[in-house]
Amino acid sequence: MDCIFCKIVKGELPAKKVYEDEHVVAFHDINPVAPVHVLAIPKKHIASLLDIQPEDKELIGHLHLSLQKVAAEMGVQESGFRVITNTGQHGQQTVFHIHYHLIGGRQLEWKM
Ligand code: IU
Repeated sequence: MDCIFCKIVKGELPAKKVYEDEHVVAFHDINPVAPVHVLAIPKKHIASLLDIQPEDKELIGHLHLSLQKVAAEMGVQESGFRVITNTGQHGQQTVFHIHYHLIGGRQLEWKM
């Protein structure tokens, strides 16, 4: 499968990893929008939020617990941060392997 994030999972493409376990990997976004911008992904290829299946419930819960660890690792646990999963065209999803942007390290605004 020609998925760029699957290649990162397999180590075929480099990434600056900040967290990894059996099911999840998190790495610095190559085009950060804030001082902290990490992408957390399941190692399993799931194209988007709309493709999560009932059998993925545990995996997605595990990914959320991993996001807590990433926030601590990146030092934004106390100051706060944002987690975003862009979905589809209006969501401006560009990579079709589900990923959670963890963004922080500065005061964020909420204007679209
Ligand atoms: P989006 O939610 O699908 O729009 O976000 C994709 C993100 O993946 C975007 O922020 C890119 O900068 C990021 N990214 C990356 O970190 N490494 C890559 O090799 C590629 C995209 I392609």
